[in-house]
Amino acid sequence: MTQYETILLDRKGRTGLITLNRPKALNALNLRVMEEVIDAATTLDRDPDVGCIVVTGSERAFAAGADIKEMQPNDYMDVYLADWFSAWDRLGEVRKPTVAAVAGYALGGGCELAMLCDVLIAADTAVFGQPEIKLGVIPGIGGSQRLTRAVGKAKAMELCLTGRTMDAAEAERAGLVSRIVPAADLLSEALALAETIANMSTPIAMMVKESVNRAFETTLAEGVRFERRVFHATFATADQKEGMAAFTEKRPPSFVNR
Ligand code: CO8
Repeated sequence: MTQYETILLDRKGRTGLITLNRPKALNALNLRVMEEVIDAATTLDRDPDVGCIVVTGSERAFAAGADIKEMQPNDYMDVYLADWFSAWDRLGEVRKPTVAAVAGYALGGGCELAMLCDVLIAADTAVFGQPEIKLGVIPGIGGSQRLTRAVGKAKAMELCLTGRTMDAAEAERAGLVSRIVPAADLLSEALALAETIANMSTPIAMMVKESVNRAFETTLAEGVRFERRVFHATFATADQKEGMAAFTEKRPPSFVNR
């Protein structure tokens, strides 16, 4: 797939930029958006000249959720047999670091898409929530799990049970977003952050991502053991030799991504 209808794909330095682009539907995530985001993310993940991926939306909406009009006519067998939304898991399997840059609405599937990314930065206009209950459904792209891990049980329960939204300040206090920036600066800040990550050794950044993510999948003892094995493995890389040589020689490192 090279011709996208619902997203824009761009490259800035070593950063891949995916912009959701269904303005009339506030970037509602229909199946086409899902396929295109995953296709673009997979392409960028395989590109040796890309070290980090940014996913963003518009000023008004990161994404206002799964496409309610597309979902409405379906019955249980339709969504069960098509295994609706399971393909989004592939975004979580991208090996390079991903940054969600969120302005405006990040509701339902939009909040879940942001949470599928590794770092979440928010404009001061961002609004997060899981309002599915108001539609007679529940989160379907991991919201009940990832929001709970991000903000804890009490707040996740309240948000999912009432559909109440939270603003950027509450989301930052709760630990959902790493920082808030003025809306006008969101993209430049996200790209600067991504470029910082992309200019580290990419294989080492991938190992960091894998290790941090392991914290959500295993016990502390297993996670620490996993981290130590990966730490040992970094000593097999050219970039560990370069990084430590550069430090002792008091010069910036020149990583070769090997
Ligand atoms: N789906 C489809 N279209 C949407 C969506 C959406 N999620 N959100 C907005 N739109 C459309 C509107 O219908 C409208 O289109 P039109 O002009 O043709 O009527 C256009 O975008 C602009 O929206 P509004 O006029 O409503 O704009 P407002 O500024 O008045 O309101 C809101 C903005 C508050 C964001 C409002 O649009 C809204 O509440 N949207 C829906 C939010 C929502 O409920 N999201 C959750 C959806 S469910 C989900 O994501 C996960 C479901 C998991 C199910 C699992 C099944 C397997």
